[in-house]
Amino acid sequence: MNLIRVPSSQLTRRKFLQVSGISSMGYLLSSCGTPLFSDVASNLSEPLNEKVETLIFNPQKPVPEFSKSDIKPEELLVNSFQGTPIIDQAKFRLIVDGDVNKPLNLSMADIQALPLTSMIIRHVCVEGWAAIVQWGGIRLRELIALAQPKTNVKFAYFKSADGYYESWDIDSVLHPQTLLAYQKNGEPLPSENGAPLRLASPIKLGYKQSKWVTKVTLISDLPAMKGFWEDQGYEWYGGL
Ligand SMILES: Nc1nc2c(c(=O)[nH]1)N[C@H]1C(S)=C(S)[C@@H](COP(=O)(O)O)O[C@H]1N2
Ligand SMILES: [Mo]
Repeated sequence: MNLIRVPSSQLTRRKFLQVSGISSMGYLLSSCGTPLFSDVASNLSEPLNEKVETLIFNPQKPVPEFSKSDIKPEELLVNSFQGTPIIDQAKFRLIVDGDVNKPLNLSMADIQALPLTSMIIRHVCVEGWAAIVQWGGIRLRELIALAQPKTNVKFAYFKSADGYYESWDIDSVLHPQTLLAYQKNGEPLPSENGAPLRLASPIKLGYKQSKWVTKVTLISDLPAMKGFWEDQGYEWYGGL
């Protein structure tokens, strides 16, 4: 494992393929090293979606981050439409499915074996508050690359354990600072903030950032139900 140490944001597609030896999947495999993924590299018959591939190999520009001293832990208010669902983290599975060649079904141990990314960003709720928070977790783009999205994927649909649901455009999903977070301010993510896994991204408003995510489905068309708050009139894109 850990065959290469070059930050993926500095890798061009050519270099990426060179160092990985096999393919993009080879890189991802070498960086996680879990036996779970060991058969993925041998199954590369279908090419990646060209748009998705471009986004994976040429990451969008990162949003500037804050420093540790900017974090004010008490400013992040808990905002849940119907309380905190009870989740047994030991039994928890994250599903990645839809238009993918390799659907994933992962435990928290599988997820925590993937590279940890940490960022300090501002969370903005449209109800009139904001907070600077440090989130730690996995980049959604690395997870999605493992699932091998098919040609035609344009959106991701997120289901949560409390019945919340959301959909995002694929560019925002594959942004290098869009994480599935399992840490807040350097500590394990508290239940009320979405443990074991929540979305965290500096490019979307608070209501786009689903807590208690259980399923990520890659799709080519948006369903009628686009998001919990969007279906009550909030704007769908929800960009910052
Ligand atoms: N599953 C789920 N995710 C959710 C919500 C929710 O009610 N359920 N509320 C959203 C809103 S409006 C905001 S501002 C943030 C709040 O995150 P926090 O409670 O960790 O501060 O979660 C978002 N994600
Ligand atoms: Mo919010």
